[in-house]
Amino acid sequence: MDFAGAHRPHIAVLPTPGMGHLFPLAELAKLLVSRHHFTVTFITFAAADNRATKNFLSTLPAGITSVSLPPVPLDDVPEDATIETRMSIVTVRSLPALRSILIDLRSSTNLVAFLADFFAADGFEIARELGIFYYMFVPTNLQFLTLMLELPALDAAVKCPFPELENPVRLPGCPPIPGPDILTPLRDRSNDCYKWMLHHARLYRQAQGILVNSFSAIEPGAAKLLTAEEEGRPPVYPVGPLIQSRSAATAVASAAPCLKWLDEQPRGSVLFVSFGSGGTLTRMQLGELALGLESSKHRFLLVVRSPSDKDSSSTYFTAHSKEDPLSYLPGGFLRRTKDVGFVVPSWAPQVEVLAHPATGGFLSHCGWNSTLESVKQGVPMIAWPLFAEQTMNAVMLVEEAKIAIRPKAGEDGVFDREEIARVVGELMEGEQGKAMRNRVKGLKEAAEAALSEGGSSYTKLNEVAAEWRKDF
Ligand code: UPG
Repeated sequence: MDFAGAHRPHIAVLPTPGMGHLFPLAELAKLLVSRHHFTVTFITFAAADNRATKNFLSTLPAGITSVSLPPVPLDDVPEDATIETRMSIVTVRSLPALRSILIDLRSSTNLVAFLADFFAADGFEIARELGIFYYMFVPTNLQFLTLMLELPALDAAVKCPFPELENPVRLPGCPPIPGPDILTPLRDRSNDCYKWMLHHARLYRQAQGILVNSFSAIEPGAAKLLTAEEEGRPPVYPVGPLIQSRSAATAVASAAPCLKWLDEQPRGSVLFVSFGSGGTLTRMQLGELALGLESSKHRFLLVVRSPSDKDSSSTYFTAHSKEDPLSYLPGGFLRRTKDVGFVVPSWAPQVEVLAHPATGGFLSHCGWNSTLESVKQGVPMIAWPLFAEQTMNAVMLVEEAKIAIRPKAGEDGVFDREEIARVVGELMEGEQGKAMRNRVKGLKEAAEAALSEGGSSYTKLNEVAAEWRKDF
C-alpha cells in the first residue's frame, strides 16, 4: 500500500502522557489510516518517553509515525503538584517545540489537521495560525465532556468547595453527581490543578470539533444533548468504543502464565482485579483487598503494584512498580490462595484476560478504557475508583448504566475485607450480579452496532474524516 505523503492527507496527533490516552488515539489513528486513507504523526511528550510507550508506538502499522517533543524544565514545579498540573505545565512549555514540529510537518506532508487530547488544547492557537483544522479528542466519556463544558458556569455559580455541596451536581443529560464524587482536580479550588482545569475548559469551546471515545447506549442522556447542534459549542462526535483489539505484545508474552491459568478455570468463575495503567492502593488497603478476596472464596486474578500511602496514581508515568509488589501482600496469602488465585506483578494482558471465557467479573478503578474493554466483553464490574474522573464514571456505571456495584467505605475511607467479600459475592453469584451481567451484554451488542458500518460511531467518524478532507 502506498503511504507516500503526496497522496494522502496528514493528521498530527498530540496525546498527553499516559497509556490510557495513547491507546484509544492509536485505535483512532489506525482507522484514519486504514479506512479513511490519512497518514498520522503522533507527537509525544518527553514525559511519555518510557519503555512501555516506545514499545507500543513501535508496533503501530505503516502510515503512523511518531516524533518526540524535547524535555522541558520542571525544576520549579512543586513536588506535590498533581498529574493534571504537571501535564498542563509541560504542554504550555512545549508550545515552541510543538510549533516547530507542526511547521516541519506542514512542509513535509499534506498536513490538514491537528488533533489534541484533553490537556493539550493550548496547541490550537498554533494550528489556527497554520491554517489547519484543530480538533479535540476526549479519551474518556461524554459525562466528563459535559462537566468541562459546564465548568466555567459552575465555577461562577457554586460558592463552596464541590465536595461540600449539599445537593448533587446536575449536569445536563447525566446522572446527578454527589459533590464528593466530582473529578479529583476540581475538589480543592485553592490547588493549581483547579485553575488549570478551568483554563482547559475554556479552550474546549474553541475546538472546531470534539471527538469522544464513547457511544450513545452507555450514556444516552448526554449523547442526545451533545450530538444536537448548539450555538457556541463545537460539534461533538461520539466515535467509540475505540479500544485495543489485543494488549501490547510485551504484556502478552511476559504474562502468558496468567492466561494459561485462566484456561484451567471454570467458565465465568474468575474475578479480574486491576487498577489501570498506574493506579495504586495504600499499604493497608492492599492488605484488606487481598484478605477480602481470600474470604470471598471466589477465584481471582489479581494485578499487584507496590502500594503508595501518598498517591493513588504513583505509577502513572511508568506503569511498573519500583520494588517487588508481591512482598506487600499479607503473610501466607499466596500460599493459602494458590488453588483459587493467581497474582501478576504490575501489568497483565488485560484485553485477553477480559476476553477469556473464565473471566466473570472485573474489579476496576473505572478508567474509561478499562470500562469500555469490560463492556466489549460483556463483563460486569465492581467499581473502585481512585483518581481523575473515575469516581464520576463509577456513578454513571452504578446509577445509569447499572453494570457495576460499588463497595461502601468505612469512616476512615478504607474498604474493609468484609465489604470487599460482600461485593465480590454479589457480583459473582448474587441476583444483582445476574441483572448487571444481562445489562452489560445488551451494551456489548449496542457497542458492536455503533462501530459497524452505518452505526452511530462509524457514521460520526466518516463525518469528521470528510470534513478534514474537504479542501484536500
Ligand atoms: N492495562 C493493561 N494491563 C494492566 C493494566 C492496564 O493492559 O495491567 C491497559 C488496559 O487494558 C487499558 C489501559 O491499560 O487499555 C488502562 O486504561 P484506563 O482503564 O483508561 O486507565 P488509566 O490508564 O488510569 O487511564 C487514564 C485515567 C482514567 C481515564 C483514562 C482515559 O487514569 O481516569 O478514564 O485515562 O482518559
